[in-house]
Amino acid sequence: MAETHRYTLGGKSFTAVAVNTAAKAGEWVHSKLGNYSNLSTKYSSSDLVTEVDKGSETLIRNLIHTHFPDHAFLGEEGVGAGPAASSQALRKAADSEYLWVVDPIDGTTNFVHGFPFFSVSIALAYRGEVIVGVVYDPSRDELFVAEKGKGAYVRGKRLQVAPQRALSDSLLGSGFPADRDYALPCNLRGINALTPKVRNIRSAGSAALHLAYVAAGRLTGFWEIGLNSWDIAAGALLVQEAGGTVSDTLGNPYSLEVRNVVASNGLIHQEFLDELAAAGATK
Ligand code: 2AM
Ligand code: CA
Repeated sequence: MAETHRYTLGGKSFTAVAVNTAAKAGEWVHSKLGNYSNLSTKYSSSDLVTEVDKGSETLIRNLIHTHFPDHAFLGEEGVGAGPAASSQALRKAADSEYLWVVDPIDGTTNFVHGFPFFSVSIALAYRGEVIVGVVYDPSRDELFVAEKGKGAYVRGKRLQVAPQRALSDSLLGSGFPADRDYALPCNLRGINALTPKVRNIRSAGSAALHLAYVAAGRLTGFWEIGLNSWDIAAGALLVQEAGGTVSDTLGNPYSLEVRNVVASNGLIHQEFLDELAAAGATK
C-alpha cells in the first residue's frame, strides 16, 4: 500500500477521520432513538427512511469533505430508490480515485422500532478497492475498524473469525430483504434449505453489523441477496482482515458491485456456497 494512503492535509489519516465520523454520527443517531418525526418509505412499504438517516448522512458527508474536499462520496440517501438507481450511482462513482461509501443508518427498521441493533457504516475505497472500513454500533458502543493489510479491531482487540469447520456447527446470519418480488423469495429459499443443516440462523436487521459479527467470530457466516454497496463495503473489509472470506453467491471475489453477498470464516465457505446453489438461492 502506497504511503500516500496514510497521510494527507493536516496529517489526519483516513482511518482517524472514518473512526471519528462514524462515532459522531452514531452518537447523534442514538440520541434520536424514539425521537424521529418524518417516517417515509422508499422502494417498498418495508423500505423505511427518516429525517435521522438524512441528517446522519449530511453530518458524515460534511465531516469527510472538511478533511478531504476532493474525495467522492456515495451515500444511501443521495441515491434514488431501488437496485437500478444504486448500481448506476456506483458506476458513476467508480472512476473516482478516492470514494467514500456510506450507510448513515444500517438497520433503519430497527431504529424506527427502538430495537437496538443498527449501525453507521463508513468505507473508503481507493481505485475501487476498499482500504478502510468502520462499522459503529452506538447501542453497545462497539466500533469495529479495519485497515487493508493491518487487521480488524474492536476496542483495541484484534478480531478473528470463528473456528467452526462445518456448516452443521455454524451459527449463520441472514436477512429478510425489503424487495419482496425478487430478493426476498430467493433469500427465503436459502433460509429454508440451510436452517435444518446449521446450528441456527439469526436475522437481526443490519447487514453491516452482521458482517462485523462474522469478523468478530460471533457468527460463522452471513449471506443476503439484493444488498447495496453501502451495506457491505465496510463489513467486507472487516471480515477479510479478520481472516475470513467474502464473495458473491456464485463464489466470485468481493468487489463494490457485489449485491448478493456471502461472508464466512473461510472454512465453511465452499459448503455454504454449494448449499445455496443446490437450493436455487444464488440470485
Ligand atoms: P438499511 O436499514 O440501510 O435499509 C436487512 O435485511 C438489511 O437490508 C439492512 O442492512 C437494510 O439496510 C438492508 N435493506 C433494507 N431495504 C433495502 C433495500 N430496498 N435494498 C437493499 N437493501 C435493503
Ligand atoms: Ca440505511
